[in-house]
Amino acid sequence: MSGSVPTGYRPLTVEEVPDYVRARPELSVLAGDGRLTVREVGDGNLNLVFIVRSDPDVPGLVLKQSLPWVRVFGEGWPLTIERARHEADAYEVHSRFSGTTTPRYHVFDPVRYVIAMEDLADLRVWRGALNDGEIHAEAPATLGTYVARIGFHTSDLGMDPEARKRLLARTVNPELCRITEDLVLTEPLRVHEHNRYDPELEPVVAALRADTPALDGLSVLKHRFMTRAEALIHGDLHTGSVMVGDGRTVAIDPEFAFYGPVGFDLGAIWANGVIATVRAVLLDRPADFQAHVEGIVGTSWAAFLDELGRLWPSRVDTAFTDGMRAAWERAVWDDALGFAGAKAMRRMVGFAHVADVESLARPLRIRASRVVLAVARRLLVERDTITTPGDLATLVRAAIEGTD
Ligand code: SR1
Ligand code: MG
Repeated sequence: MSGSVPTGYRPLTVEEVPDYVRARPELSVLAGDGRLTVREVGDGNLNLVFIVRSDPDVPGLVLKQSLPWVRVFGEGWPLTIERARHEADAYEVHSRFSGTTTPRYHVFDPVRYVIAMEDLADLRVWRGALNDGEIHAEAPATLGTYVARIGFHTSDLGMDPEARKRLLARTVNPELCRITEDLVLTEPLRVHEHNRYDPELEPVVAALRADTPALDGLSVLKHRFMTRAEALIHGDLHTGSVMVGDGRTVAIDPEFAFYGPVGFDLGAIWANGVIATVRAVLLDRPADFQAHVEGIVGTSWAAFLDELGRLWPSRVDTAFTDGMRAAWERAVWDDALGFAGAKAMRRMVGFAHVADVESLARPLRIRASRVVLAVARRLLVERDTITTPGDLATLVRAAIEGTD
């Protein structure tokens, strides 16, 4: 139903949100008594997000509504509103095992495609916090644990195989997968109208487009993304999909959720960890902050392995041997590195960029992009040589040193 909408659907406006809430007792009680104030705060690429409060200083609730198009592009790029249903389904499934890393999810409106969920406005988006030099020490490990729990509890490790297949069928998300297949796993190495980058980068981007090993590497990853239906992954776990504060780390926006490779979620965190590290080093941020962002890969990976080890004895099928676990961990490591490369590259040359680099003034922005592209190429083509998080950190530092 890309672009088309069912009867009764229309985008909400700030003015009509109070009546929308008061007409629904289960939401009205969450918003509190008194006159409701509403702010539209959606700053992502796709959706409307309203914070609804009766007391401006007390959390109320958040309404998130999908639009039948890509918000940052406009009505010329239709996109199914079903993505809100996929996000609601992912919250419902993930909340069974992810604790406070999933926001409290209240209800989904199947007519207006509105998700009612926890008001997290007292937390902040992790990307912005990192760009401001804030350390939220618990975030990388919390996310590694979260990915492990998804990888266990929604896969054949933690689910009855028939129930898993039924969940897989219910959560097929073709339109949103198509966005990733195009914007992340195809277009950055093609000439495409979606792509944009500073003109100084043209020689390096043109060289990448002619680089057969890089093209091969990206297409291998695209095929893995399309075929490795391991678990109900988040699907877009970059630092803009994470909120932090008061010691809590929350993964939001799982509208890209589908049965895919577990390493894709780790790769999203790692790509953004690499980009944050490049920014921190080029801005000469304090050593403890540099160590924090440089440690995002290693800390999240260690937490992933720890949690998987903790869950392993409770696997539903003991025919999965310890040797199989070791082989799967190696496969996830390889996927995560590869997808990190693809995701880092798309943020430099593709449709959707990141403030980490965009907010840098030239010539630092150009240098940061060159460094990230150099690291991304290594991750696409030569990741066999990267066997530990320390190897990747060394590679990033060397790329910074070797790039003017
Ligand atoms: C057209 S949507 C662009 C990007 O925004 C989302 O956050 C995903 O990363 C998607 O690729
Ligand atoms: Mg998003």
